[in-house]
Amino acid sequence: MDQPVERESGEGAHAELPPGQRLQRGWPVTHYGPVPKFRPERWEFRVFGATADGEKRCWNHEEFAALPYATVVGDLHCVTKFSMLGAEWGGVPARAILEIAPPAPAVTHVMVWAEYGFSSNLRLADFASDRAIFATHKDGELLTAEHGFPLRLVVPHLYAWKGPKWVRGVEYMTADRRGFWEERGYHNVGDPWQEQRYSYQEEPGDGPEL
Ligand SMILES: Nc1nc2c(c(=O)[nH]1)N[C@H]1C(S)=C(S)[C@@H](COP(=O)(O)O)O[C@H]1N2
Ligand SMILES: [Mo]
Repeated sequence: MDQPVERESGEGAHAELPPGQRLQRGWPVTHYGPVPKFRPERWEFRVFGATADGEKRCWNHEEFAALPYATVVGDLHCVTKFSMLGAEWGGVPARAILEIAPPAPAVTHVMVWAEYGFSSNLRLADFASDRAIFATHKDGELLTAEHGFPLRLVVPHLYAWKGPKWVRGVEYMTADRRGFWEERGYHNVGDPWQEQRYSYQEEPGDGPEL
């Protein structure tokens, strides 16, 4: 892994780095468990739970690839304190999924599901952010397997564990529930600008009881 470097000082420097974060040269690979093998014939993306019409939606890989493509510029802030700034992510905006497969009015949170049962919960408002994107590309290039190919979620305004790699679906929820890391000591909301790293920092209302 590259050594983290401090952002050079100068005009506007540090302004983009959340507290306690260092700029990372290169793009390290960080995740729990093995890298899943992509099998296009078995891959599907599912939207389920409290959908507006009560129906599940399912796309195979070809269908998902035909959804509207957009790009957003967004940072990656790992809770282990390295950050990558200003990457261009290409893929399907989370908002597009919300439009195509709308949630029921009572939905307050989503659980984003990935291979091997990895999950992360998000407030609906965070998921609906205009920079939350199901990315297939970074800086114009297809994601590599280690970085989440064929699909990962990127939510630039939250810590990066809130963006599952190898994502396979979204569950609409009418109450909050903790995902994989949120059950294992990490903050339920995960706002890097407020340094919401660990669950012991949670205030009443930040998440369901542990
Ligand atoms: N499926 C899955 N996605 C995951 C993780 C994981 O363990 N499993 N780790 C998260 C964490 S903690 C970070 S920092 C980013 C790292 O993404 P990168 O390896 O592309 O840098 O992926 C996130 N997505
Ligand atoms: Mo991370």
